[in-house]
Amino acid sequence: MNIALILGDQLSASISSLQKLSKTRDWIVMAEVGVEARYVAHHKQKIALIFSAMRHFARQLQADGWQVHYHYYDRDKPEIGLNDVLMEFLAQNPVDQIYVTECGEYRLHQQMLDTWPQQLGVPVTLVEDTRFICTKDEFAQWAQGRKQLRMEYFYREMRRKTGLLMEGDQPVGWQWNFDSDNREPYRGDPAIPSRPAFVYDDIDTTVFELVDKEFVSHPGTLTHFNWPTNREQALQALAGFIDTRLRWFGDYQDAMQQSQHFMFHSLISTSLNCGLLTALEVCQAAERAWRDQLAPLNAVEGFIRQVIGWREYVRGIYWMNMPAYAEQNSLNNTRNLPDYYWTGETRMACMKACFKNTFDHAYAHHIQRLMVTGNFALLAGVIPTQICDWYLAVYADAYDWVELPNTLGMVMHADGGLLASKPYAASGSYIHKMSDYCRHCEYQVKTSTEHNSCPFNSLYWHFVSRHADQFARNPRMSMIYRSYERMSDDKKQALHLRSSYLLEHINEL
Ligand code: FAD
Ligand code: DLZ
Ligand code: SF4
Repeated sequence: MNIALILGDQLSASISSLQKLSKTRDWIVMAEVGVEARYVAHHKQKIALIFSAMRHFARQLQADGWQVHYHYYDRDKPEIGLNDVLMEFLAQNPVDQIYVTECGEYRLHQQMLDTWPQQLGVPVTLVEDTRFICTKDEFAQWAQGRKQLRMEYFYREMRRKTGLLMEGDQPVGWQWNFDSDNREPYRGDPAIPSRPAFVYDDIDTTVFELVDKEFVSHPGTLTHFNWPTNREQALQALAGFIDTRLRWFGDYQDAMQQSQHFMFHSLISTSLNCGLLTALEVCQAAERAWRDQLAPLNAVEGFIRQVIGWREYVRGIYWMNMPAYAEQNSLNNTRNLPDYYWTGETRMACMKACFKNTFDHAYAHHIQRLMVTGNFALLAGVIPTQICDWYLAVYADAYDWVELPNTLGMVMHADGGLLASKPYAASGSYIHKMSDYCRHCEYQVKTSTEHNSCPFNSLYWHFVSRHADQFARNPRMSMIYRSYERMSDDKKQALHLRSSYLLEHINEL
């Protein structure tokens, strides 16, 4: 007999490990285990989503005629791992071979390669994850010999490979990228459609009770849980986005609002990342909407770029550079993550709103992650491993392969510019332009050096001046350094005083 171990983020009927099995002879093993649920303090909604989606998927597999050994979370054995469950199964069953579709985390991948075969006494064969558009080898080949890796060029290759938004070998609209049309702040119009409210079954409610009892100390709450936990719900979520929000996705992709948590975003990353949807099907659905004139090209191209561009690109960067990537700290940051990242309690209105979204929904949209909570950690010089662990824990869509390059590379610039050519550092004026947060804030966004000035402002100039050696010669930052040089010494001194005070009192902001 052979078996396939299907992990919590491999819940796709097309998962490659299944193709190695025979329905009549072989078994599938799935396991809810404490090691995976606790190696970081995952948000309660993330654990509930994964356990519930795993249970629904196992039921579907059984209905399709597969033999499934499903290990339910065992509250008497909270410390067991996937290997323990496999050992128990192997003790009862004569197994020749274990198949696993290659997993999304270097930590687990290495265990499967290094320790499992010996420990389990059975060969472990890793099978390529065919749900991604670009294989790890294809990415490495594309990257080979390039002085600088740029997402835009990789993305064009993915457009050619998939044929999405192509006419022959040309992009539709004669332009690859419509990002310059996608930077509007939101002024309350058009109205933001509400997202579908999912109805949960017995499987879900049993899991919610379990998570509430067994993971009390984990961040967040289940009160507002509204993620798809099975394929039908995921398709419903996708259709809701395509029909009602996609048309505005491009225009308001970067906009933020105090009372609007989801804006026009798709909310499909949780389903994509655990396998309930595939990248190609969501892009094809978006392309169809453009061809049917339900959504404009700037929106559809912007959406497809995120999925076949950024999502595939960060995965390529991850696998090409692990494990060294996770340890990088090229800006030599030494500051601990401020406590409010865990408590949500801060007087900075923008940060508070993003934390609230995060703890209530295990979600924040890209600009909230990048330009608010991420930007602050960059400006404050937080130790990269601490902020990376935070992002991995608090979002329902977080898995190492996608979270790490986004945080360590895109946000913290800790990889020396491998992922992005310049840091996304910004002062409060960016947040002011793209949101209404500053209207709700006790800090003043228009000033930098007063006792009540927006912390982002002086911290921005502190960042610029302390990293002049790294960035002053970067052509994309030369204007910023010229502005800094033009400042009077008094102004520089006042900025320095204010930012030093803020950094000393970082937990009190
Ligand atoms: P939309 O805005 O509707 O975008 C559509 C889809 O595009 C997303 O579902 C996602 O699959 C993909 N996408 C968009 N941007 C990115 C990106 N930069 N990298 C990879 N895929 C992208 N995304 C994750 O899926 N998991 C993570 O753990 C994660 N961590 C992040 C950490 C930081 C610091 C930052 C700045 C970004 C992170 N992202 C992560 C990327 C992005 O913020 C989320 O994919 C997005 O917010 C998910 O919400 P959505 O489905 O509504 O996305
Ligand atoms: C994140 C997660 C959690 C919370 N729980 C489980 C689990 O109980 N069983 C499982 O197979 N996977 C789980 N996962 C996902 C894994 O930790 C890991 O992130 C991915 O499988 C890597 O591809
Ligand atoms: Fe954020 Fe500064 Fe605006 Fe307050 S004033 S909301 S801290 S950007």
